[in-house]
Amino acid sequence: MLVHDTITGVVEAPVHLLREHRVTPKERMFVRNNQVLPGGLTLSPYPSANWDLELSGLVRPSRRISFSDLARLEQTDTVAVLQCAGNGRAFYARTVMAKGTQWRRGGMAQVRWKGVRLKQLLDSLGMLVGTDARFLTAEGRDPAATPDGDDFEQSVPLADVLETALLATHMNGEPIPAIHGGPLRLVLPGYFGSMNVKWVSRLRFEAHTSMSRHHARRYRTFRERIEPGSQPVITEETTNPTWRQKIKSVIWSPLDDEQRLPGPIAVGGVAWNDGRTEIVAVELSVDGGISWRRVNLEAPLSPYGWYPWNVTLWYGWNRDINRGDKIAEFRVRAFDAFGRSQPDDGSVHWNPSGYEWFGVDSVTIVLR
Ligand SMILES: Nc1nc2c(c(=O)[nH]1)N[C@H]1C(S)=C(S)[C@@H](COP(=O)(O)O)O[C@H]1N2
Ligand SMILES: [Mo]
Repeated sequence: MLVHDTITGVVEAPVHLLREHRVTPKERMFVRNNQVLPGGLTLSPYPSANWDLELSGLVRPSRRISFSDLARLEQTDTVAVLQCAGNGRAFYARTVMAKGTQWRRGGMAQVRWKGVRLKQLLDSLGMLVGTDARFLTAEGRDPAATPDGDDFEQSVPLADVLETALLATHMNGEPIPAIHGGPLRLVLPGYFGSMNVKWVSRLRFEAHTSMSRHHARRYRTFRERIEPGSQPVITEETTNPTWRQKIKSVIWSPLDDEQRLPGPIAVGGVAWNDGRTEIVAVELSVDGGISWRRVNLEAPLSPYGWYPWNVTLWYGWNRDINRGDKIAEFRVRAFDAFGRSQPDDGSVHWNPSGYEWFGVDSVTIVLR
């Protein structure tokens, strides 16, 4: 694994480890902590005995539910892609390097979660949500990095997540490892990782979004395109929170800089979006984006999961890649049923923090 920060815990999975599994095992799953929860930097479970969840704000009655009571409610399984909003940030450096961890492709994982649906939780507790409650804000129990720092909390549109959000207690069939938010995590299928609050201790139902710096000042992209390298002021009107994941595809094989002898080349990877509609096509170009061919697409494990794709190319005289070339560049792009796709040059969405990279992916291999 690639360790970006040993103190808070920021770890990336290199592609050659990530691509070996359909569901990412915890040992190969990226980690992104903004600050440290004492006792939280381990793949072992976190004690759940004294954990409870508070539900407050525009709900009646507000109340607390213990971890053990939560575990007795009806459980649901969901497979979803968990991806840091900063995944792919390194590729913005083609124009101007963006601030933050230079994630390439490994700030993501496909995970199987189990827990109680938010709607199910509210219904079984007989709680009523006020009509003015437009946002759900989740608070993590991890303390702020500095004494005067803000707590980690994030807000999402309530109506959009009410049916899909999970108060998750299990990841890949075991109690959630402490480092991934155990014992209790808010899982929002289709949303960026940053919104999937770990060590969740309180859910607030409110008419407005969180004023915490992590929500109001960080984890945002600009609505209008901005000049790479510029730093416009972040306001609620000019920016959007990093909410739903953008449609994206990546090449997992071959790897960058790999050397190839004449013969078949197995090309493959995954594509996904926010789960609102299907991925309908993935296309590959071997001529720098002039012509594109469709590749084979496999069904995902869930609408919020990865769609594996693959194609076999031939490298030889007068084949897909011609003998005599020195290098080959492969590019990939995905399309979904809403007609959404990826920009040829992902840098058109440049932003100072380098969030939400979803440009056409490319790798360059060396031909022998
Ligand atoms: N409480 C809390 N939740 C958090 C964070 C955090 O620092 N504190 N980091 C967020 C970010 S930015 C990401 S990308 C994901 C990472 O999840 P993982 O470490 O399980 O891979 O957790 C999110 N939830
Ligand atoms: Mo993140």
